[in-house]
Amino acid sequence: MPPVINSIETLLVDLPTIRPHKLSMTTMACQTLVIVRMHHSDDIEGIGEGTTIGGLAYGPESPESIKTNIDTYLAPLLVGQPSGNIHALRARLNRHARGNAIAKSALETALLDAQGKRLGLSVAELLGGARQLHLPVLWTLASGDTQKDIDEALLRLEQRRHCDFKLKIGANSVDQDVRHVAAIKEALGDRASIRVDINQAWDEPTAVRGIQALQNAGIDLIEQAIPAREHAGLVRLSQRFNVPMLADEAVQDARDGLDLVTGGFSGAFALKIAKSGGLFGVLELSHVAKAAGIGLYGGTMLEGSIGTAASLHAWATQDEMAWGTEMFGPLLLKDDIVVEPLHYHEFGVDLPKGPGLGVTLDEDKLAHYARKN
Ligand code: MUC
Ligand code: MG
Repeated sequence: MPPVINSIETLLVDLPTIRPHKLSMTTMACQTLVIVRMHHSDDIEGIGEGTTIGGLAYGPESPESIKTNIDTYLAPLLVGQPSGNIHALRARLNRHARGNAIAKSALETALLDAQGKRLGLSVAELLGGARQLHLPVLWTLASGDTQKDIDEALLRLEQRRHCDFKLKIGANSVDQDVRHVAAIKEALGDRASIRVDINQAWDEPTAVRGIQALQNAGIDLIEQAIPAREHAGLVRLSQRFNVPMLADEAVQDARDGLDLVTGGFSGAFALKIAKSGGLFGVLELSHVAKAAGIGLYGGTMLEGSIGTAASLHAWATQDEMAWGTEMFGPLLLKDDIVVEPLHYHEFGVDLPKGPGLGVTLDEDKLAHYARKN
């Protein structure tokens, strides 16, 4: 008898951040992970994570909606189904439930983790094999204070933990933001690559003014300056400036990727398993990007160790990505819910060794941080 899915449990896990993390639309003091525990009839448990940023500040799914929609709509579509054919289960979810990419990503991760454990393979091996075992990892400077950000960057450089930095801007005036970014770039000089993420905060004329100044200051990459749905505007910005544009919220999946490249976009795509409904979806987007000569970047929704490990298994299947990754989520959190944390060193992180994701839940920590009602 092939194994079937017996039950799916979801937990909201609230973990404090090591410092306030200030983005254009919210400031985070805590991150909420939605953890999926999927039990199979062969006694294997697969784990997954679905995580967003700032409740509903980042996108249309909140931690609570992810949990409710899994419990009410998605889990019943999977329970009782054979465990092993993940493509068939993905098709079943997509046929009966629209959207909910983060919830679907959490479930797909748990299916892959279980299948890897069953077959004695890592998730990267299930996807065809790893091309990288140590991946570069950027750090986001978002304390909201220029001097604190400089001190933080100098420490990370000295620790050899990060040498690429992303600055979160867009909450203040353009002039104030440009002064902040230019001061950090000047303090770090050629020792670091400095990029900015505006998280959709500017309109196009503001973006033209801001990006010109950021380009003059020596910034390497401009992430999502204008609203996600303004694809034509993003194409115009990518054609206007030498500094490349990184599409993040604008490119959820392969369909968005195709729209952007056929519209004339050049630059880079931030891949996130949460945006594309899981690892298979995000790899579809990577294929579109590669065919179009668009650079890849391994993006995060500031997931904890489970979502980060899942993403790393997907990124590892790629040849070196042009813009590296930002898989630092676990480092922004004060504590972890896995037994052995991911290993960050030499400006990057090791791909966890399988089977499955290669991470194990710490039951005591999980019980401690899980939301009680
Ligand atoms: C985003 O939009 O890129 C990734 C890193 C970070 O600090 O925030 C996230 C979200
Ligand atoms: Mg972004």
